[in-house]
Amino acid sequence: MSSSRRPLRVLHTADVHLESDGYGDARQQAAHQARVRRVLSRIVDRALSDRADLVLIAGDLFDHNRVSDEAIDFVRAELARLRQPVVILPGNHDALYTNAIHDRHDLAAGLSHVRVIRRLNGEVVDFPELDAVVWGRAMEEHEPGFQPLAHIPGRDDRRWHLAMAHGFFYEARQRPDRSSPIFADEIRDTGWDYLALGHQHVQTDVSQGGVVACYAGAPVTDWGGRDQVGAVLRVDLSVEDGIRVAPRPL
Ligand SMILES: [Mn+2]
Repeated sequence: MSSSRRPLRVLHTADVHLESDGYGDARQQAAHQARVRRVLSRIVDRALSDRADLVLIAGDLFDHNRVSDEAIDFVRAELARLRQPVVILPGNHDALYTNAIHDRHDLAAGLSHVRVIRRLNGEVVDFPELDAVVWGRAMEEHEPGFQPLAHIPGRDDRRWHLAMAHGFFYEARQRPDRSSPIFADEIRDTGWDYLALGHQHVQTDVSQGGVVACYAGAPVTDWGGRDQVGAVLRVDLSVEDGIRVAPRPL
């Protein structure tokens, strides 16, 4: 490995599920939606206070595709508080099909530091100022045939290689009965530095071989009608100390 790569600090979140409307009566739902918005603000605060170089949102930022323009304006205003790059991957709740949320709205419009992954066969976003690249594959259909890590390219040793994927983790190869499968051997075979995963709402380390891979967990979880505020992951990458992942409270 080249020793020229600068240390990199990443903030990783996923499954924010803004504007979720499956909670109790109208009053409970409004309270829940307000809480999730406050938590998004705290994620932005955390990225600023922890001086993250890069923010990764690994799917399901939005709970559904009927999100109001006002909610989009709120998200854009929060993202505008950041100066560091933000990469957003569509998930199964905000998948990238025609007339869905990321088709009707461009979160990156006017926000030059925000990037939404849109290529259905995957794309690399290069951050030369960070010695880093981010890869992701946009989801159009959440189905067993969609493999979020398919087509991930090889790597080089000059830059940190970070990937994003939203799907269901399988320990062993099998014919998947769940949609958007992510297999353990696929994670290992990427050889990449860090995989920022989303979809499983409990924070989980699924690292394989030398590849560090984590589900960030949902920052707000509904436990029997009561919201519980969780955490985000802070990932520090350095040639000297390796890759360290730490949950950061919100
Ligand atoms: Mn999901």
